[in-house]
Amino acid sequence: MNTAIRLPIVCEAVAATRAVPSLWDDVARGLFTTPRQLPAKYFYDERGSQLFDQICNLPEYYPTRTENALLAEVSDDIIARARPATIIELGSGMSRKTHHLLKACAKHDCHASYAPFDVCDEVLLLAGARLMHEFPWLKVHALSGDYGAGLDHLPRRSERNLVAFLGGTIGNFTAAESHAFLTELRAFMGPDDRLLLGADRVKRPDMLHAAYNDCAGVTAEFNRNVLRVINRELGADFDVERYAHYALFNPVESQIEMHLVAMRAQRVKFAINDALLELVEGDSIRTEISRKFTRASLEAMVRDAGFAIEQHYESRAPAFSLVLARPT
Ligand code: AVJ
Repeated sequence: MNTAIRLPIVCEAVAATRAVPSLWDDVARGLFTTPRQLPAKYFYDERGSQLFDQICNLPEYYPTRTENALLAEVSDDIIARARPATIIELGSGMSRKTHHLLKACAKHDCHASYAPFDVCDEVLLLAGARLMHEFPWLKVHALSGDYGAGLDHLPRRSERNLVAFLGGTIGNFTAAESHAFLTELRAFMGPDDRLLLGADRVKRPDMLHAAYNDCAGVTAEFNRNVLRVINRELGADFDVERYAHYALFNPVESQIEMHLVAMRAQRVKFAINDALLELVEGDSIRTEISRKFTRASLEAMVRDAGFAIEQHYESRAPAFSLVLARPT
């Protein structure tokens, strides 16, 4: 039995580099002009995060289990190459994928510390405690903040960081946003740091379509949840059930697009600023893009941001990629 006294989880707030638009800013800009669109980050309140967890377990939604299986397979190689003193994970959530990396650390006698970076303090502490239970040697230095607000104040506590950005979240950024984000990450990184990036790959449109149109309707609920968030946060009165979930694969842009389509006209009132949004039947709001890469387009994106590809791991079908890259 391990009776060692464990240090509590340290949780540090990471100050924003720049101000990020508020929900109202994004609503004012995104819903009162056409084509209507919202940033994908607003799905994730408590209910939205629970729905996303459910999505990850759906039979049609292959990315999570595919990335997880791939990580299980290649974590040894990743750790052997990166030999990190610290694993920094951006958007760590419940840190479910990190388990494989830490197991590989233990195996390689590479007792890295873990720095999960996420917006939610409670989740950071919960996830940190769970990992420390599994890996008694682990030091967790949680970082609370918004990685979208910049990385200038993200602490570099060692010279060998493995910076992980997993789950395919990079796909939710436009090409311009991805480039800006990866360039910023590159600027944060030192010569011995490594980037580990997870990204979903283009494949048969029917498989992509099914992953975002599950039979159980969980993705539809997840999509509509953004309207619930807006209702609550901005005192709006979206008639949530009257918006249809519509997700399609756009092969020209190589991206899934999720929309909410008004099934009837609605005048949406916002308590904030007394704003009124008039929607007619058929009006749509694009709530998310999820880009699907080829091996080449993914590598090009990473290289363009100032990285060299060290290793590109890919799953068997359905295809998913993990790219290990170093700054050039
Ligand atoms: C957050 C990128 C993992 O784009 O596939 C799942 C979010 N949206 N179903 C994705 C999502 C609809 C997801 N990621």
